[in-house]
Amino acid sequence: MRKFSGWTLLKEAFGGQQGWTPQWRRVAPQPEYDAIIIGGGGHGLAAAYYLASEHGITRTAVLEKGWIGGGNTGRNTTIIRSNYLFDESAALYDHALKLWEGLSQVLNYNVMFSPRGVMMLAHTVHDVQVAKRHIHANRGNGVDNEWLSPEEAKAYCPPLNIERNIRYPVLGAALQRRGGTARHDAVAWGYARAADALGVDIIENCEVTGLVRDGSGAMEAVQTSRGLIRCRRVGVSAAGNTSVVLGLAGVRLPLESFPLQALVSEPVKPVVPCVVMSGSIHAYISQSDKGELVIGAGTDAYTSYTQRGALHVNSHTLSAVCELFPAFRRMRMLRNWGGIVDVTPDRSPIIARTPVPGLYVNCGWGTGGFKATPGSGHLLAWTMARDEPHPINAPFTIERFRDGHLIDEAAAAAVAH
Ligand code: FAD
Ligand code: PYC
Repeated sequence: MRKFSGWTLLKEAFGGQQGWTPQWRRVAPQPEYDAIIIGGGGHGLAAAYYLASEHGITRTAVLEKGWIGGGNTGRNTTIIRSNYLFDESAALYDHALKLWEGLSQVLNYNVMFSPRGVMMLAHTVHDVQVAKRHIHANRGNGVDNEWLSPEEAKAYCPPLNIERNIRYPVLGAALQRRGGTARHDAVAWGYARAADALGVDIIENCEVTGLVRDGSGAMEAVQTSRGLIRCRRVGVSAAGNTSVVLGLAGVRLPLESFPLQALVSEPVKPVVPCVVMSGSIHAYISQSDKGELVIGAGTDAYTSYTQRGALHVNSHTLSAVCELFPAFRRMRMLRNWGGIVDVTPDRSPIIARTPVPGLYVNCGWGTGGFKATPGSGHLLAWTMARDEPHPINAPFTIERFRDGHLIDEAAAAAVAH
């Protein structure tokens, strides 16, 4: 990469003459990139890909402090669905789901999207009412969702225990058949490869440590662990760390960061044909193509930036899983891990401009941003390219926490947080 500073341009203009003393005018240093994305997770890489592919902004760099996909993208339980309650959310998450449906073809990379159905269990009369409200709202928005009796739920997922005398009896379930899973790290690699092919620079081991603003307050450059990089359009997609990164520009957001964890079992033959979730008991389960049961737990009760959670949270989840799936009681768990999720007061994300001209943010996906990866990248790219939101992300502003236009999706979040 060729680096231009003001002085090198002047020197070049004078043929690099010896003894020449610059004295009349300094040429403004040129930005090295037209766009920078901070954070090489699925969201950041997708944004870079769409900046290049849909907006022709190929002089783009993704700066990642570790390795691409090493954050929540490579740590989540890969559940994809769009059965959220409010119109704004249905539009947002179904936009993403539609992109998932063609993603392997678009990227020419198998992201292993598997629409095997997501079943959300109801254990109380209140759960049943909430699930049915979601089903009606989803259908009104053209999003598929249907109610299953306990027997129908068991037919869809045979190992499920529908005995009525257990601690969390299954009173029915909401099923979104178009929902499912994908291979999480393949999503990061697929977007990275496609973006790279369009000219995007992906720079790993490059932590952003400062956001530099010009005299008018607009973005001018980012300071990194590998030096200063000039760019006047910067998107932050640094899940879990957003408040730290935006704090570098003096922007405060209503975000809290929590550890969220998951675990996998030893691999077994195919036994769980779909995704099963229970928000009431903080448990969700599916089976990976390798055969491991993929099990997710709730968030820790305390804010933290550590990428691991408290053991008792897993124990609580596993005891509930054993009750719902007695056949899994003797299985061994192979490993557990955690990620940091950043959570907004209404459990909906922010994809928006910030008060700093040239600085944009995509954050607040909490426990549920994997499903949004293609959609969020697409919308962040749009917002950065045009300096205005796409109609789909227009409601997901920072200002809504001041003006009260909240989009409260706590009940759809599926993992209490
Ligand atoms: P990340 O993949 O975390 O990427 C952000 C990147 O920013 C990181 O790689 C990080 O290193 C980098 N970064 C941070 N600070 C800096 C800096 N200063 N400079 C440079 N780089 C920086 N969602 C679902 O939809 N379905 C699920 O089933 C699901 N399960 C989950 C289970 C667990 C255990 C966890 C932790 C999360 C789960 N999620 C789920 C949430 C989902 O993983 C996230 O919302 C989503 O992956 C966020 O993607 P991202 O690209 O924004 O973040
Ligand atoms: O948002 O569907 C979800 C989810 C499942 C597990 C964690 N998040």
